Amino acid sequence: MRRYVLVWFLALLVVSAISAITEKDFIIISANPGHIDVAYENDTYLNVTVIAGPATINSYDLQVASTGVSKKNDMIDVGTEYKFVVNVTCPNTWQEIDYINITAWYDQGDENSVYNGTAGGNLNMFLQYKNTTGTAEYNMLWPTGGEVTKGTMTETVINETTHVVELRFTPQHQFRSAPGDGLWSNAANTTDDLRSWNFKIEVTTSSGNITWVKDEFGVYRYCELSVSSSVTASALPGHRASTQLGALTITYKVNAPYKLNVTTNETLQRVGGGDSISRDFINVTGGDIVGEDSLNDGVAYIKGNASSYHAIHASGTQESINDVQYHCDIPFGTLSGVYSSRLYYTLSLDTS
Ligand SMILES: [Ca+2]
Ligand SMILES: [Ca+2]
Ligand SMILES: [Ca+2]
Repeated sequence: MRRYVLVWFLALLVVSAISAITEKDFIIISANPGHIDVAYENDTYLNVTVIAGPATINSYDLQVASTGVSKKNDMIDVGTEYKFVVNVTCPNTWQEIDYINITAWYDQGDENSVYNGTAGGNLNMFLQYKNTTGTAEYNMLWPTGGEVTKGTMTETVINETTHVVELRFTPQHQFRSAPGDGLWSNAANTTDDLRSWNFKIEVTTSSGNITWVKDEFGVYRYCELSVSSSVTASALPGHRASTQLGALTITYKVNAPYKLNVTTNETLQRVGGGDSISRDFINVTGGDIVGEDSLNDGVAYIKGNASSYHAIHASGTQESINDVQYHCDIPFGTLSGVYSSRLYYTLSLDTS
């Protein structure tokens, strides 16, 4: 019985202690107060939580850097500067914006394709506006081999929550051509034109919210070719005259599958006249040629062949070949002297 009394006593102590904690203090003015006309309670709060909201991409575009002409769902040229223009609002404050990541990639005819930097610098690009340190910066994370040249950034403050960011870049001359599927669709925030460059603009806030849009653009084909020098060779009749290995360098730029071939006139004419050598006696080696390719059919393919194109170059800004040689098997009975014919090199792209 005494134990029960002790338990009850302890329980009462606990209850009164809790009520002393939870009840707010009040003062009894007097034991018999009469009118009480005003009462106060100032110890509770209204708490409003401002949620860190996701950014809104108000607008986006790809434009010619110098003119502002839109090239979204349109073709761009290599060797010309363009800019992504992104108008973003962060509902809290601009300082919440950590990154605006712009990735772009050649879609290979597949709208399910994604950015993949390992596929090569002429096939993927990653531009980034970074705002994590208090000072915004513009970085090009890919490519790294000069296939795209980074330009400058412009950031226009509209107000404390909205900025317009412009990131400039110049695709170099082997940046993958992308003809599109024949008719550009302008549907916003959609990738629906096959064989284009798809791009994604993704805005990340410091609270971890991500907002993104996607769209696309095309790239015109481009090729350029130069050969370093004329070449010479000499031999006796009945012998082979070969130009020196490394005597000429063929330099070119291509952004589509391609062929490179060479031909010459049907005969090499003797300077001063009196004789000629048929191109049937001329063979070409080097480049992709396996063994020798005779000019007796009027053409030698240094890259690609009659029925197929050489693949594009996933990386690099230009190509060069320095192992091409010409071999003339001089027939017996050929007059001594110099025989000359112009060489005609043709670099052609796959236009399909
Ligand atoms: Ca489209
Ligand atoms: Ca596409
Ligand atoms: Ca041939």
